[in-house]
Amino acid sequence: MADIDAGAHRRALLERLAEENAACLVFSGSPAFRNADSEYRFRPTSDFLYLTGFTEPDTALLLVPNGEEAKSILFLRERDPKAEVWTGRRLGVERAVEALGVDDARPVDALFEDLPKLLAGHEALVYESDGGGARDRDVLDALARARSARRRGEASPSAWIEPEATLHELRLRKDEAELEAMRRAAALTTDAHRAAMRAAKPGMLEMELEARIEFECRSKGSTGPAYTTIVAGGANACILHYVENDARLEDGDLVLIDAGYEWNYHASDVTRTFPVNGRFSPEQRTLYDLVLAAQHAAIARCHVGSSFDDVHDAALDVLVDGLIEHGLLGGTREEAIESESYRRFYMHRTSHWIGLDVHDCGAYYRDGESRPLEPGMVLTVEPGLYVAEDDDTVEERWRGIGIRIEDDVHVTGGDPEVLTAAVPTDPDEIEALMA
Ligand SMILES: [Mn+2]
Repeated sequence: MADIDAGAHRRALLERLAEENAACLVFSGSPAFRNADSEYRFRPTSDFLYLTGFTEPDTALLLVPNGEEAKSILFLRERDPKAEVWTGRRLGVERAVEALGVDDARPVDALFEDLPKLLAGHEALVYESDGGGARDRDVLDALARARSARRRGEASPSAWIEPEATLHELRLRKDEAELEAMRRAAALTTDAHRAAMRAAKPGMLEMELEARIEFECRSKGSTGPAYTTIVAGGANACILHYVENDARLEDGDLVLIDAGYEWNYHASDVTRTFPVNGRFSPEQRTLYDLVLAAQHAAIARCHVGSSFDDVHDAALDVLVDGLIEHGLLGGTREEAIESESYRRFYMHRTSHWIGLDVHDCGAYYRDGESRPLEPGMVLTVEPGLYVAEDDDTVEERWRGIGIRIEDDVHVTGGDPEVLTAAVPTDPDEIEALMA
């Protein structure tokens, strides 16, 4: 069971659903197989965790604001002592109402049979498509049966709606309990990054640093990695999603670590880049200082009155000016941004929302405009520069350098709160920590 204030989340969502006369159906998901019959450790979908705090697979939550007896109904696996010996304990239908605070609990096998009747009186169903898979077909079939069985004058859902405008708007704005979980995730993760910085030395395998980070986080009770850890020495840092982590760290190279662990299923997402031998070379330091200046400019824009894209634009201006100054790009800032010539060195965006998911839900645009930042939103700020090993448009001394600096930033009513500030970004502080 996750420590999540699911009852408050359900009440807030039920209020929104009532305004739209909509029901909402959310699934936990099922275990995924790594190979043959070996399963990955199960983690429920974040929508389901947010609304239930329940961590068993093969479960669904139905919210029906117009329901006559129950507004929240959990469909879950029944107790089965023989199966539980193999795959773990089950809460079971009988104990679910008391344990989880839902209004009603039923066997999951009854879900699609019961659904048409329970949807009566609602005009829409909020449900996240599985992309035309088996679940979509079951839901469409239930909607069709709901329409044919409706009594005179009684509404039945004539549409299904993706959760973006309802559930995902709630998740986008974090309450104090969620922020506290994210601060703890940040604390675990930044402790681990500091340990990795201190441990790094030439000749080590990248995966030794990955293992160090996992040890630090899991031994403090983290629910797991928020994504697959990247430890990229030298030019491996120019591969954005490098996860092999099997190369040796070379004296004179930088190493980029992008690693974030969860606390109580809430994510953190941190990247640091530092010299394997503890000292930046002049070229590494030049590009590092540039990325750091871009990050500072972007974090300074994480306040009410900025839009999401303003944060990216602030970083981009600094990066482009520096690339021109050091001869990696030609022309003016305006020309480089207009032609996107900078994308050779900076090919990703600066930010994404973060919360229960590392790339959290929530719309980035509204009516075609980048949305304004509001208190309670949390976003990453992660500018980078990546000069390919074989880029013969730049002087040789820059080639094979990849740098990213990433922190998680909470937008408040005042100054931005950098949740992950406990691991240094200042190059002198990094060198001092590694000495
Ligand atoms: Mn990120």
